[in-house]
Amino acid sequence: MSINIEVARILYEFGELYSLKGDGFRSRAYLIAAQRIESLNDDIRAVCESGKLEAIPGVGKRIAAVIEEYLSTGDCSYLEELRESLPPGVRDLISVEGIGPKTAMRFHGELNIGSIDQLEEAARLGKIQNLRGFGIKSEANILRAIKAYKSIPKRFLLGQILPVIREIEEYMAGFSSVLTVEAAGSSRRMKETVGDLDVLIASKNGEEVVEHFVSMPRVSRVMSKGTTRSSVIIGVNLQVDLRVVSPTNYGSALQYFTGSKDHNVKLRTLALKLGYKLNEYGLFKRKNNQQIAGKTEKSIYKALGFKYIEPELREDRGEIEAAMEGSLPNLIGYNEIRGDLHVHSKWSDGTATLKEIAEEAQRRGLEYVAICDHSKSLGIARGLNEKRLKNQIAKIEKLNKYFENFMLLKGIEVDILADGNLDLSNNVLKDLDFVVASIHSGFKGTAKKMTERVISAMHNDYVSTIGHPTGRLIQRRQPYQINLEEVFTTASKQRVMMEINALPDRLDLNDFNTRAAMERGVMISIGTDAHTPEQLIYLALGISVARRGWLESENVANTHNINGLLRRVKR
Ligand code: DGT
Ligand code: CA
Ligand code: CA
Ligand code: ZN
Repeated sequence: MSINIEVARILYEFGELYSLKGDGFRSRAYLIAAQRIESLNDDIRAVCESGKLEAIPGVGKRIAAVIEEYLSTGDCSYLEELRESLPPGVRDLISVEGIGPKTAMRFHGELNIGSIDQLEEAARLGKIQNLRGFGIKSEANILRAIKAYKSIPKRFLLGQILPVIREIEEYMAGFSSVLTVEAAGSSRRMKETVGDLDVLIASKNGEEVVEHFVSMPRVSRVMSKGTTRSSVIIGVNLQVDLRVVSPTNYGSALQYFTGSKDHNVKLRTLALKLGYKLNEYGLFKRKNNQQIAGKTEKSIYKALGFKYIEPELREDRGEIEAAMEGSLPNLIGYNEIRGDLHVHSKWSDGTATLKEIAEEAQRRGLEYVAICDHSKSLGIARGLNEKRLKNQIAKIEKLNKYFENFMLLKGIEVDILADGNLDLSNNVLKDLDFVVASIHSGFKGTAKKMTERVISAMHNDYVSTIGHPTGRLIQRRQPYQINLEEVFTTASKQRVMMEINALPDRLDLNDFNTRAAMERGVMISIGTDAHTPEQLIYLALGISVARRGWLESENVANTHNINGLLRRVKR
């Protein structure tokens, strides 16, 4: 796309948005300017550089300023503002293929439609075909377009995204003009799902970096490209925003683009009160604009009088207040987990033998793994009955003789049955080191029923932890109804742990509930629920949830060595 067309597109969008706002005068002005620039023979960049933008018929001061900003930054702040100023629902309508701003506004004006769901309902009820200019066919087209729109997942699982980030970081770090590269935004905060990636680079040569970025192998579409910014689509629909900044304000840009927005707003307000101004370019004294921090993120928090606030905490959930009081948690570190407390083997629905699991775990530097296969009521998973479990126990004991500084723990993921009883008898549970008790059926029960089931399981003397305590699957299945407050109270009393299940689509408990459990004095266990040895890598995801839940290493059972762990398991 030539730069002229790119600029024209921006102006067309202005025109459309102004018409959406009912400002016909501005709308026409932008549309005319857009047409002129689209058919201009000279390169718009050259025209701009020679200061002759306003000589183009239809381009006034305001439009010239828009063009200048876009050419120099690849971005358009007026356009962002304008987009923001419209009712959000109406703007969403435009994301449905075939619906332009005018149509969206008509839907809003004539049928009071303010969201895609409302549009879908109106089309289902046959209300669209009665509008002037529409018919049965266009109504059906709208329904089809909505279906297509809805089938695109809007957010990505963190676990899916982390390898992509590593790929991008490696690719960009290999380029000579790149001094530092890091993904900021929600992925740096390790949020369980990620909307888009925000890659930040320190370099003195933005243009070269942007060129290298847009030529990344997996880029399928370049949405915008400036001298210091660019947005591309990777694969089908993962947007990656790039910003190139100078090394002198890399820290402040990293701080700004890491977010969260709420964290930043609060931090900025606080800086103002202290006589500073904080933005993506640095921390400045207000009276003379002198920069006092910004090269590193740490320098900013330090200059404000805080200890460093880890990205995982930056959600405005009390971390700024805690930093002011000096009561920030000493977060559990990514290298502090010594073992995995929930792994499946070939004995049930896993792919690997006990030996293969042990080998992979040792390669990863773990000191122990609890083998927790399914129990008999999960027939499809080839769950173990008492007899097979006894055989597995014997096998594990035999294998353990050969390991050095490593141990397989004898465990099970035992089903919590509908009546709250466990799927296996105490007669065999008593011989195990670690018992995960989980719900895998009857998800539709009432909160009372589900809570009773779990609480009843926690009263069994051999249950060590409750597996994936809410049963949710991210973006696929809601948690079952359960009163976690009651569960945590009982857990604390009964000395039963709560699991952070580290599979990318589970992360269950989530960050919020993990924190609530910890505050009630509940010990947390982290388990990957790995069904293949490769999935042991998800331990880090479990730790990220623990960190987002404000946990310190002492709150997590598997930060302890094998003896320490076994001491903490209820017996
Ligand atoms: P996402 O992409 O939906 O998973 O979430 P984020 O947090 O990555 O959000 P994104 O990509 O829109 O923006 C990245 C960061 O940039 C965000 O965490 C904070 C910063 N940021 C973006 N827009 C604003 C804004 O309007 N005000 C402030 N203070 N910060 C913003
Ligand atoms: Ca983002
Ligand atoms: Ca973004
Ligand atoms: Zn399970």
